[in-house]
Amino acid sequence: MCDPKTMRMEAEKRSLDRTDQEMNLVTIQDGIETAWDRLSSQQPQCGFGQLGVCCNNCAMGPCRIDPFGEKAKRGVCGADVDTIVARNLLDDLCVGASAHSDHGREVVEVMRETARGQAEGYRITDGKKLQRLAAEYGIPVSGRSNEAIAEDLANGMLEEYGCIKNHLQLSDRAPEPTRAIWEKTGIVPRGIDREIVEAMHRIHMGVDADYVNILLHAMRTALGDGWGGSMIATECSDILFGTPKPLSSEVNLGTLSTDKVNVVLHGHNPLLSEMIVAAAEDPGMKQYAEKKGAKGINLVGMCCTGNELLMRSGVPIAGNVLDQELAIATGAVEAMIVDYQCIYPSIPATAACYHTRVITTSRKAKIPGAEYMEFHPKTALATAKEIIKRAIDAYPDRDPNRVRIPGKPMKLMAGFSEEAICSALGGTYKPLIDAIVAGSIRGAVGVVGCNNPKIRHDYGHVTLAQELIKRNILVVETGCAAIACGKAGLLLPEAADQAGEGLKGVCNLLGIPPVLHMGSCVDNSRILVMAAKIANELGVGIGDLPIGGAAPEWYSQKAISIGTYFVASGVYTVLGIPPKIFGSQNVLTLLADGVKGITNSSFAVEPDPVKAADLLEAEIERKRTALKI
Ligand code: SF4
Ligand code: MSK
Repeated sequence: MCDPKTMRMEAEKRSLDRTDQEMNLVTIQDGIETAWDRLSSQQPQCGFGQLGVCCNNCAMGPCRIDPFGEKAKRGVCGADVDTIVARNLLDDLCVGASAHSDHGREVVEVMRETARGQAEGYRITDGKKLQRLAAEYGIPVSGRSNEAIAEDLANGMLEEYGCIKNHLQLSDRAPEPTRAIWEKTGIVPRGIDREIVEAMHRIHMGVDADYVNILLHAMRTALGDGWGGSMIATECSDILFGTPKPLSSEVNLGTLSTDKVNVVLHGHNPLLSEMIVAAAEDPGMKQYAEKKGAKGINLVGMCCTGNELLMRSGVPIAGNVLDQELAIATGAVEAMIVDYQCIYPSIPATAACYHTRVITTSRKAKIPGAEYMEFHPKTALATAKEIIKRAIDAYPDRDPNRVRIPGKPMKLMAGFSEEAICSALGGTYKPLIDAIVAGSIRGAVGVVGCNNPKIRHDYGHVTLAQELIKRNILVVETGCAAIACGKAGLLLPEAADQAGEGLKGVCNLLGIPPVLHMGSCVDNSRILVMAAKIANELGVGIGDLPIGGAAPEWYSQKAISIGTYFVASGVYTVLGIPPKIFGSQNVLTLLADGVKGITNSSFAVEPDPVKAADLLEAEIERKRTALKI
């Protein structure tokens, strides 16, 4: 590809955002390999894998079912295609649920160490939330210090992982009709780890062969994530670092600085990145940066660690998951600090083309070619300072002739925690419910999830959000979806001009955007809490509400877990990328249709975001009709 016009067309085909297009062009021109190139080199991808019909669970295999011919209809053990497809799906879901929940566990552990005075630099920031949570867990608060309460709460939450009482405390937040469905169906989550371990047991050869039974357990495992591990991650992060409130900031690759030390914080967990923010504020660090010739330190986020920092501290965010290589290719990044999840193993190779240091920090997530600096809560601040120092040390190696920072940042508004939304409405959901009943707002959709190079970068998120707001449907977002819409200007109050008249009126009245940024991937739990509170006010289940969910560009197993706990909680969910289940008609029918009879919700697959909006709108109208509104 050496013709400049062809290269530009390819760059524009890859990404929607102008700054991303510019950097795609640079990587194409300079021959810097990215996820788009690797996707291309993987073509054609395995058709059996895409259908979910191959099984590598035991040493009699690998086996694969021929979905079209008559010959191989069962694996060596006798598993049929329904069993294999359902088991594979549960396997993927477990990976996603584990990722969220293990992240949650680390936050609770740090909360406990903070309470015991053993975590350097951390403190209880939201005492009110701590007390509210303690009340839910039946922990006495009167006359006790925040630290004493936090230690008891942390112990209560850690117990949820193994859970000997067979009931997750936070699942009581779901409305009674929703919980009744879970009880009746036998999918009440009993313990966060327990459901995952049982799932692993079930997919062993010769255990669960009934696809319906396997998929019901998938729902139970996912509920343990949404109403358990993820919710714990969100709540404890709020207690430690503060519950987000609306704030302004900036987004896209233009947030990188030409004359400061750029540090990109990438991954998911706020534990380390919050300490990096604190360390970067140290005047000594700034002086050190100046000594090395820089004008200061510029911290920017990426992916969900970025979302955590953006939501609470307004730290600008450079981009979403497909931006990680593009950010390095600006030639302006001194260090990319990562914790875990969604970090391409290739980034040290990209960084090697520049002066960029990739620093891994978690024992769980080492990457060959990266520098490793182990992070411990006991020494968090000192480690954070050392990391910043390493970034500053890289600054003199920056080659100014290779720095290409594309365009200016886009402004955005973020920080819409559930509490912040409720407070923007005047402390109650009544105004929102009234607007929904009156029809000025038809309903709400949670647009969540990743980027996937199979879909033009950000196109699915942005187009779907634009289509929905046009139809007077409020959009709430998390994860890379929110970052995509931020880049497109949809997280600004002015974006209400693109909304239908009803939604526009409500947004203008409240001074809020029509697309609300609710946080990181684990913060999908905020969407569950908001739905539960609205359902409780109406005296119905979540499955009765005129709401929906969508993951237009998902790639991660975490998105499978999120989509499944949405559906199991009653939220109709449209996926833009087909999950690997199309090899089994029975599994497909159950998830797209059969499950409706249980939770009044289901999955749909629709890669075209305009058609996805049609599906979501139709579902919202179906629910409105049933509610007689
Ligand atoms: Fe093959 Fe059955 Fe083993 Fe899977 S579990 S690899 S289908 S023999
Ligand atoms: S970071 S899980 S790519 S949303 Fe949460 Fe983005 Fe998906 Fe990772």
